Order: sequence, then C-alpha cells, then structure tokens
Amino acid sequence: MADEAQIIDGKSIARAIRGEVADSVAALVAKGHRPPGLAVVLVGDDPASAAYVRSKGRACEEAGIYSVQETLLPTTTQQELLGVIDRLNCDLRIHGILVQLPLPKHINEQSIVEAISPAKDVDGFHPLNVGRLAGGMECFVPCTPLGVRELLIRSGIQTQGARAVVIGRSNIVGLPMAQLLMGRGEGGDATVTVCHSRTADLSELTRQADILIAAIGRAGFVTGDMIKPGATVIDVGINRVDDAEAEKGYRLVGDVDFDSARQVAGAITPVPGGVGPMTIAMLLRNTLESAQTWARADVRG
Ligand code: BQF
Repeated sequence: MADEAQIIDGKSIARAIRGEVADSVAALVAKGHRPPGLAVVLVGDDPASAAYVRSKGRACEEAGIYSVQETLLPTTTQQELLGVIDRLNCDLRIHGILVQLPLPKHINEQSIVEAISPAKDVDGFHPLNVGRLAGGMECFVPCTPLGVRELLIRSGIQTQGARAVVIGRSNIVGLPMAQLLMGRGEGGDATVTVCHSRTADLSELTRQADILIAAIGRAGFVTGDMIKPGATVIDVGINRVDDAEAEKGYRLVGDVDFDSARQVAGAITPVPGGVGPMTIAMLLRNTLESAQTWARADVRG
C-alpha cells in the first residue's frame, strides 16, 4: 500500500484565521470605529439553512463581530424581502449583508442579490462583484473559493504553474474558483481546466491535475483512479448520506471517495472539517474588510 495522503486540517486553519480576524476587530474598535456588523437574512424554515445561519451568528460573536439575524416567514413576498434589504443597506452598523440561499421558489434570487449594496455584498454574488472578479479587480470574492485558495496558500501548496482542474461550474463555487486559480499572484497563476456534467473523458483530465477541486454535489464522485499520484485534492462537497449508525440518521460526506483518494493523493481535505470551516472564516474576513473600508470612508477617519 502506498503512503497515505497528508490530511489538510481546514478546521484548525480556519480557527487560526478566526483568531486573526478577532485581533483585527479589536484593533478597529480600539481606534474608535464601530465593530464590524453582519446581517444574515433567512427566509423560511429549511433546517439545513437555519443551522448554517446559526453557526454564522456564533462565529461572528466569537470574533467580536456584531451580527443580526433577520428571520422571515416562508410566505414573505419579494417586495417585503426587498424592503428588509433596503433597510440593511442604509444601516450604518451593518457592513455585510447575506441572504441565505436557496430562497423559496416564489422569490427571484437574482433580483434579491442585485438589491444588496455591492459595498456590503460579503458573499460576492452581486453582478458588480462578479464582474470585478472577472476583470481581476479588487472585490468581494465568494467565501468558499476564497477559503479554498487560503487553504492552499497556508498549506504551502504551490499553485503557480500548476495544473488545476475544477469539477463544477456553479456561480457560487466552480466558476469563481477557476478565476481565482488562474488569477495573478499568490494562490493563483495556475493553468486551469473547468469540467462539468457534459465533459467528455473526465478522468483523462482529472488525472492530469496537480490540484483537483471537486465541487460537483455528488457523494463520492471522485475516486482514487481519477487522481494523479501525489496530487492535492480539495473536496468542496457536502452531501448527506443515510447512516443508521449515526445519531441523526445521516452523515456528511464529500464529493470525493475519501478512502480510495487518500491512497493516491499527496494531500487531501476531509469532509467535515476541510473546506466548510474555511467558508465561515472567509465570511468573517470579508465582513471585517468591509468594515475597514467603511471606516476609511468615515469622516471621522
Ligand atoms: C465542516 C452550504 C450548500 C448549500 C448552502 C463547516 C459549514 C459546512 C461544513 C458551513 C454551506 C457549506 C454553508 C463544515 C456554510 C459551508 O466542518 O465540514 C461549516 O456552515 N457552510 C451555507 O451557508 O450554505 C450552504 C452548502
């Protein structure tokens, strides 16, 4: 049996970043500025969404970030939701606004995302930030791909000149991930291929990857035979699978078949405890950076 891969501990890296954010928050407050503030808007009562929202609130509290949760009934109209966003856009205590997705079917997600002030769009989903990212300009970057890049940097994984393959082309993960990896500078300068459900000879491509990012949304999709020996494998997937042994009757698994992949990869992220915690850490960092930007614009200096 070959040597097993190094396990990249996203949870501990995320904890370190949260500590750094907490220090910067304290420094901002010590200069007389408002603490960073995040508003999380939840529409409806989907249990998974509610759990994500709660954990974001807890993470804010630990970092000294002020947070408010706006919980709206599943019957909330688009007009009502737009009203809430307008109010948050004008609230000087709030530097970041996120609307937890998915939204109920009667609400048009795109119109909601476009209503968020681009200067408070800490999820990086507003078209202005999407365009800025595509143009290589400074902007809010979606938290999950940002977290993956940070994980690569802090794990000492060379991206410059590396062949990176991203499986998945979503606006939230795959596409911005590819843009970050091909962008200039630290954590970038890679040669990137984006694969998806219509890609022919997928394994041919994945086997060429020095860095393989799995963001497909299918449990155990990437198996050991699809991986180049020694490659870095980043698992973005969070899938529930039934498990009678587990307390809740299910457990979380990634898009990578961990047991076969770890025999081939050089380094691999686990699920849970890999990319997920980094997503939350990047949300805090985006909120901090937004508050710092707003503080600079403040007439009080
Ligand atoms: C971990 C999310 C799909 C759809 C909407 C830690 C999170 C997840 C896993 C987390 C996610 C996924 C979030 C772990 C936020 C990431 O230990 O592996 C944290 O809270 N996430 C979300 O808000 O909405 C989603 C995935």
